[in-house]
Amino acid sequence: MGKQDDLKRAAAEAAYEYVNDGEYLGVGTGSTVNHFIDVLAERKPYIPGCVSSSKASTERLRTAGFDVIDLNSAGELGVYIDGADETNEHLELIKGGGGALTREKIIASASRTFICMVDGSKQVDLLGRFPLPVEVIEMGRSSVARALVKLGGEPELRNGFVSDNGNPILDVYNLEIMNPIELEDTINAIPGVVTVGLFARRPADVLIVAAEGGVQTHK
Ligand code: ABF
Repeated sequence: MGKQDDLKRAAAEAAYEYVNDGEYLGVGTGSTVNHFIDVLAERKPYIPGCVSSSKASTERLRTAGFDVIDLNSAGELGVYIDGADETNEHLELIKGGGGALTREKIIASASRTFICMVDGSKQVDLLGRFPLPVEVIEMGRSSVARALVKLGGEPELRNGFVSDNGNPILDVYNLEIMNPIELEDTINAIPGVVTVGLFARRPADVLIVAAEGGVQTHK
């Protein structure tokens, strides 16, 4: 495994400590989550059902021998484990690089504790160097893009990509996000926006960062 991959695995192993035997578990999407699913497969906790944020994670969980259930059947969850593309010091996140932001945000909102695990490369002072994903309704795509330009962004259609919900995603470049909560609310209010990949209204509850010097936990 490469260095960054080792760090993602270390973050995933630290996140495993938050798994409660016998409880439903929310599982996100991405390469760090894939390491987490590997850890689940190795440690074999008793999980009555997982709620997954993507078809990709669902497939990996089922292959690892875990039942995947619908959030509507699970009700409120205890723990949700997921990665992120960027995080600031307030545990506010940019997510959605993997295209699963809508289901990730729904499951995070339905979970008591959101554990976010990242390697050190994701930590930034100011969110926005990573292009901000915005899932939109197709017929409103250009209208939403014009509104995002007025906010100072440079929206680009994520070519050849359709989310698990059947929607396109705009990746918005050139944003310097001084007030993540305010921008999240502003973009959420644009007609045609399904989900914006800012997790600031509901940030992570616990951030696990694996870097060269070791693994740190922030709350
Ligand atoms: C997921 O984690 C996505 O929101 C995000 O794109 C992804 C990126 O993380 P990784 O580096 O682990 O693939 O939650």
